[in-house]
Amino acid sequence: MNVAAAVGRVLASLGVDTAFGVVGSGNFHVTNALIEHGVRFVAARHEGGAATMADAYARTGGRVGVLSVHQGPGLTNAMTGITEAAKSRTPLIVLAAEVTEPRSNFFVDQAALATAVGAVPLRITSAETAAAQTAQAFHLARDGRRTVLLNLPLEVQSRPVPTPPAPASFTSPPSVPVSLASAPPGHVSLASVPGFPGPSEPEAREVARLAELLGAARRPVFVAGRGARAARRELEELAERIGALLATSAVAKGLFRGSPWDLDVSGGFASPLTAELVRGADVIVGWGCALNMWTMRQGTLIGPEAKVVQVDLDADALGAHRPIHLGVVGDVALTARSVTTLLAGGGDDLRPAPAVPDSGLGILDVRDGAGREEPAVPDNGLGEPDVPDGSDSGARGVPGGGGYRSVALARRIARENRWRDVLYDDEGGEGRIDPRTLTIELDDLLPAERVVSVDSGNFMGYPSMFLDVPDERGFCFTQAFQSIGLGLATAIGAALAQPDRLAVAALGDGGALMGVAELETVVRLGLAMVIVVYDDEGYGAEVHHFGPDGHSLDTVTFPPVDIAAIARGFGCEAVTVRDRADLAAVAGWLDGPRHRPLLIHAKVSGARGAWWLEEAFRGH
Ligand SMILES: Cc1ncc(C[n+]2csc(CCOP(=O)(O)OP(=O)(O)O)c2C)c(N)n1
Ligand SMILES: [Mg+2]
Repeated sequence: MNVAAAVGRVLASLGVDTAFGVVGSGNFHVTNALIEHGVRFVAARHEGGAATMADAYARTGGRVGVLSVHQGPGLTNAMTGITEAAKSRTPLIVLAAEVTEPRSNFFVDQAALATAVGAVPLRITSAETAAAQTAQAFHLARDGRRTVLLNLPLEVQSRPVPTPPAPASFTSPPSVPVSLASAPPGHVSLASVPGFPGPSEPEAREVARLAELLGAARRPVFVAGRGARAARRELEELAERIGALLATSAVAKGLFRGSPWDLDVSGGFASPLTAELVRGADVIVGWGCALNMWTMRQGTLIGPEAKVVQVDLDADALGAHRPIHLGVVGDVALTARSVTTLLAGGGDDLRPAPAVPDSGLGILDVRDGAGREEPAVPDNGLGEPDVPDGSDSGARGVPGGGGYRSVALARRIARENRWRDVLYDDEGGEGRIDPRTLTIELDDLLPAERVVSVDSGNFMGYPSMFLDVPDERGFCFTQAFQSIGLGLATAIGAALAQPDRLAVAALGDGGALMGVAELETVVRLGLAMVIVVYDDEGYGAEVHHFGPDGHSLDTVTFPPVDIAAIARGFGCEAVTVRDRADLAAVAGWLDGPRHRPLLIHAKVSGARGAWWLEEAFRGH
């Protein structure tokens, strides 16, 4: 067995089940070794696509992603996707062949490339250390939540491995630390990798301060981010105790689906009601959430008196985007559970008495979203509040009423919080469909068990806001680098991770054409996916950015392209949609047998820029 084979075998034995890539001579052997040991290999048509597929597969499947690329251009082609993964702290291993001879055409300083984009460079340095270094890369990716570039020098790959590694010996992290042999001196050390392998239990003192703050909160709002995606139960238990409302950042969309207190996404995509309620909070806790310009709308969602808290594994994340009153270093689930326990034990001391305590006569204190006292109404004694249509009522009958919660508010959330419940003037006509109308219709047509992936651009809010998702694994948002062109590959990775769900890719015409090569991958893999292209014949984001100032838009507008015909050329079914009636074809495809993917080429109206885009423009 040589080094390349040993690397593949070790990764397979560690539980890697799928790898993505484009094969060249340098990564041929390691890829074959993966396949030989039972790993499914997904051949992409561009390394940029392969990187993002692996990223999305890891995110939505909860696994370590693996990407395999050729030396030099194989890696540089993948760099945008690798950057997105690194910024998102996706556990991803990039197996890259490497030439170390500078006169080679393929030579590029691969470790420097990784370092430049926030990935961790490692290198297999000898036959003797190959197995342990591979296990170390896996450990760093999984437990340190890092995107790791594992360089495989060609001259090392072919060396014989003295003792072929036994799979069982790699089921746990190596006990002997392996140095990051290839990292430029001083660049990376294990100790500097946040959250790895440090403790994630929060300090008792910080838990107590958070409990005190939350115990006194009257209108608490939780904003859960990427670091909270595995902590729904713990956050809901704590929220229930203190009467908090539940919002997420875009990357955690869907986390609280089904809860009557789910506000959906906070930030640019927030509905008017969500924005109102977050602004009305007296305590905002970002759980594993950066509380960045997007999630907090440049801070405008934070009320002047609101106390802001962040809980994060990574101490560097605390206060990185805005001033905070309290920062807690710790795992989200562990921290939430500790605070709940503390409040349960000493909760009575920590919580102030309600302004109007339950009189025992069914008269309850009710506050509306802005914290004003509402007139109380009597309970009908049947466990259901007696509420005339449209009026507010007492909190009895609502699980966890209190804090920010009330029956009246639960009703408002149920009635008003979905974007589709917000009135708008349909701007479609003359052969163009309003993107809101299109997306609402699709929301009705497509099965609820879905995973939605969204590219970047002016259009991106429509699918993010108008397509519902069943849970946090139902939404994959590869936008940490704000690159266009990643949406289709994201949908492929998400589709493979969740084969039981309908994968939906939402793309602009610009992003669709940039990543179009992977349509062949969708067809070849037999993925019954829906690809929606919001076609405004241009880079709408730029058009709406520069148009109002009277600049020439020749560089950002394009002649019509028959994207439906292109899709058919790849082997997709396709339909061009100009109005509601054209969507009948979508219903037909959904009826089956769904042998081929469906591309919906929607000619969308786009006279005005989307409102969330204004946030983006302010950020540049
Ligand atoms: C790789 C990359 N290139 C350029 C940009 C700048 N950019 C942001 S949005 C956008 C236009 C995208 O066009 P399209 O996909 O058609 O979506 P639209 O804005 O028209 O809705 C461009 C070029 C970017 N974010 N990423
Ligand atoms: Mg466009």
